Amino acid sequence: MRSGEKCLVIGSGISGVGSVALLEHMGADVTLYDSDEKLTAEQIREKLPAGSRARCVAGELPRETILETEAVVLSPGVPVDIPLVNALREHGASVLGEIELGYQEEKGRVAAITGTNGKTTTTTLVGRILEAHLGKEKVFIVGNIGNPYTSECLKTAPDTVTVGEISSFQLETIRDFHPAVSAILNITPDHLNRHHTMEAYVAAKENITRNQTKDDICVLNYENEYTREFGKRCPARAVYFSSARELEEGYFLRGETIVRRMRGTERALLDIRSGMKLVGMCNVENVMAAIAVADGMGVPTETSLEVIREFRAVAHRIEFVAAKGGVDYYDDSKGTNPDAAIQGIRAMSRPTVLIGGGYDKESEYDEWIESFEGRVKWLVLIGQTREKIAACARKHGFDRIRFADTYEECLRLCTELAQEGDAVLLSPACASWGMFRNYEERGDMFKEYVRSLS
Ligand code: UMA
Repeated sequence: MRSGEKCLVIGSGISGVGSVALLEHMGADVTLYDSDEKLTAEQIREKLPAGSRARCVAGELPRETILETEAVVLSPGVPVDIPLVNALREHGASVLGEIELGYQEEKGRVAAITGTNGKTTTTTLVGRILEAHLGKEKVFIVGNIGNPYTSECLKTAPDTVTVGEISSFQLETIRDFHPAVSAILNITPDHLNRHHTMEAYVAAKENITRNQTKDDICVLNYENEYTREFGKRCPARAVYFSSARELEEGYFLRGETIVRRMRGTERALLDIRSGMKLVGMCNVENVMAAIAVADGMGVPTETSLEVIREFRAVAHRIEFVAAKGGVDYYDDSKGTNPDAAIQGIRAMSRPTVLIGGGYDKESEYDEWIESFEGRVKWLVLIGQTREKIAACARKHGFDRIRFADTYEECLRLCTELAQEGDAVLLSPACASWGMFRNYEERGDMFKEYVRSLS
């Protein structure tokens, strides 16, 4: 970024605030804009650190700002094809995303993880492994996990490592971003309202390897049709993992043991019952991917295995909250798409009262409903998608459905419906947007409610 360059940051969430601070550090002339008409310029300014000289604009962006803008930084939540972004592009502004901006200041090595599901667990695990190897101060865990890259990148050095959880939204707007090791954990339909087609969504995910070469590594899931195929044309060296078959080369499950087979040498790495605290096959895959990424980053295998042995579930991912009145409560607020929610329901061993519904990402719910397989006792629906989910459930012969108008009503209803020996699972198969700030807030409110029960 040139000193004095006129930069526009769109979105005043955490990515926008991080971007403004970094751009000002680079000497740019910055405007922070948010299209939310409920916000005022003063409210946007309050989000910025004291001393920021950025102009703040809410609602509509003046035409002269569009004309004078030389570079635009998009927050992940800003679609790349809205009229405003198109207009800026037409007037010659370069468009980049927050991750790309952060990468411009990266001085160390990068490991980047994407995928429809499992990103947060795998990224956290890889981050902890690298911290154990290099020391906490030499590792930065950034991205979709909730920590903007732009807030950390100035602290990087040649001997540090950045571990990024990178969403498809963020991958649409990279240019030079170049991880030494990348991973695409799986790809199943999600965010189709934003990407419009499955092809575009897959292309965004594959973009994580865009600047990689055969000197780099891309870790891929052999049991996902998209990632398996991608390995054949991936610009990086593809390293596969599989939870369903033995691979000639890669990481795989043999019985209950994770095995690594590389260049003809085989090593049994860990027993999934005694060697890890995480549960569920999705987590076996996450663990295999994490070991593969850590191996690619040069971490001794023993260090990885020690961290995995002690690592517990990340918050809001099939997280046990409490047992109240003989009912087990689980927070899987991170089940924000049908595929993630299928993992949630499969992890239940008791009759389950399931909370579903939320923001409409134009997902299909058939496979999720089919995965109920007698486990779901009641489905309590909230949010924008509740009618669509109810119609889909009835089509599959499931009609034990209740609607709730508010989240409070929904939680009360679940407690009434659940009997001793049951489970209540918040795993909505939908994003939280519209009713909550994010999935964390939705999960935290659930946990608070559960803990308040006598
Ligand atoms: N906005 C505009 N114009 C638009 C759209 C949004 O001005 O056209 C404004 C909104 O009014 C709002 C701001 O942009 O004020 C929000 O920006 P944002 O949605 O990019 O949110 P951030 O707070 O910057 O958080 C983003 C990610 N959010 C999204 O991708 C939607 C966070 O991922 C991420 O943790 C954070 O950057 C740091 O990298 C969250 C997420 O839901 C967890 N991700 C999706 C997911 O996991 O499914 C992809």
